[in-house]
Amino acid sequence: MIDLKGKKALIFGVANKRSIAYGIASQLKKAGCELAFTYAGEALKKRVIPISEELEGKFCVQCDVTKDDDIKAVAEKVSKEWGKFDYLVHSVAFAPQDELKNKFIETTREGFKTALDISAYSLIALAREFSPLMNEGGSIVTMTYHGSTKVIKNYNIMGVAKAALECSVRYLAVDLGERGIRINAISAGPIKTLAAAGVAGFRDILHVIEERSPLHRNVTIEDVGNTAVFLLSDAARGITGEIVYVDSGYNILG
Ligand code: 0WD
Repeated sequence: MIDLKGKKALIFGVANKRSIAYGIASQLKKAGCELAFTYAGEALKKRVIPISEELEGKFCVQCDVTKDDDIKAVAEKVSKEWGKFDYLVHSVAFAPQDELKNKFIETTREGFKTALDISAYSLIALAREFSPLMNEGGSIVTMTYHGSTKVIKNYNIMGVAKAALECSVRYLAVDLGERGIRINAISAGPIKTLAAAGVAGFRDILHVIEERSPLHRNVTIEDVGNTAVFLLSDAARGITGEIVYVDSGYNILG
């Protein structure tokens, strides 16, 4: 069992108890890590505050990752409450619903901008703002999906956003490595969450994993949470810039 007592983690991307970020936060808590949370906007406040209370979060504040002022305000809160901290979890993505059911060729300029801003640029913005507040040995984990490299029906612009996210992980690994901070992405198999519900035909994707993946089962937010604990901890101190698949082995198939 990995022991994270005395460590502090800032979590972005909890929407409800099905969120992958909730799975990660729960496993971090089990390992003894202290947590703090952000939520995207007023609408999510009433869901995320009880989750923060359940997991004894140090604080829980709003942060729309498209707003630099919000990000700065969270950094000030972190400085005030914690001084320095250790781990950052980026589990945030969004694309307008129409973009996830129309043909990819119909992708709008606005849809492209929104998806790339929230789902990819936000990682760069958070890494820049928060890495100076992170202790040496600190670590960042973000969430990606196999649609970044393979064409998956209806994933469309999110596939492009995830490709940008994965590439950003590699470039950020170089800049952050100079300060002893690591960054990695977990490429999760499909999990029924709010974000996933936006992808048309998502249920079919779940069935394919059960039928074809080497492990013949879909992964859970606990599976992803356990891998995040490993990647964030010193047990993974030699790993940075990587995309680690937690997908029952589906990606290895031809
Ligand atoms: O099958 C899946 N569920 C997979 C998800 C497979 C592989 C990867 N992922 C990724 C997603 O692309 C995302 O990056 O995991 C991450 C977490 O997604 P999730 O847990 O599946 O979905 P959800 O519980 O909806 O959390 C995503 C959250 C948002 O939820 P809503 O439902 O409100 O759109 O991202 C956050 C928000 O909490 N978010 C934002 N946070 C700050 N500022 C913003 C924003 N502007 N927009 C969305």
